[in-house]
Amino acid sequence: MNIRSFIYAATAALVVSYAAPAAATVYTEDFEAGFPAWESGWFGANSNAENCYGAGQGRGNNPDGLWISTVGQGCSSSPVTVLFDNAFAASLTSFSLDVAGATPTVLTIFDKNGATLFSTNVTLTGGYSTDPGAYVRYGATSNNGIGGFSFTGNAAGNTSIDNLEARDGATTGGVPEPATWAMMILGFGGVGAMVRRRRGVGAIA
Ligand SMILES: [Ca+2]
Ligand SMILES: [Ca+2]
Repeated sequence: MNIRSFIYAATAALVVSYAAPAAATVYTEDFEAGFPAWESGWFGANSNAENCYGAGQGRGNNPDGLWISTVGQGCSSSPVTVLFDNAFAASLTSFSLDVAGATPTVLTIFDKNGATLFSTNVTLTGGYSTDPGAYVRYGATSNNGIGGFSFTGNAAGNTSIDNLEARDGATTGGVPEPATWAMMILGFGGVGAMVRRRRGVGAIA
């Protein structure tokens, strides 16, 4: 390999090392668009979540959030467990949401294996009927995916959620690997050698 092709190879390695890291994807859902728009978004498409009034229905007396329920469950005053689809659950590293409870309930966020990441009694703000509503924010991070979240007690039809945010596991760093540093140093050395050689024989376009 001559100097010039070596420099091209080193430069190509450098470009690849900086192009590879991708920004984490942030998924948000604020339920502001007219229902049932959210059902075709990431939350509706990647979980068993459903409007307690049923699929394809309007938002009822909840102008800012969603009366959380699951497919076919309805507003049945029963516990709610929202599960993310397996591949999506495995990709997630954090999840947070706003909750406005109307009846006592415990929120639990769990990893892809069902292990608890976060659990708390929901503060009952009763703030689901205004826009903006009065909500309290909860969340969790995980190295083992986010499997979903649940509400105990009579949550279905009595617990509103809003402002969901989930992030996937893509790295945000741009630090080159040690092998790349070695290629960079060799590449810079190669440029210096070529410049010195050109000085010796006169400029060649
Ligand atoms: Ca709003
Ligand atoms: Ca909202």
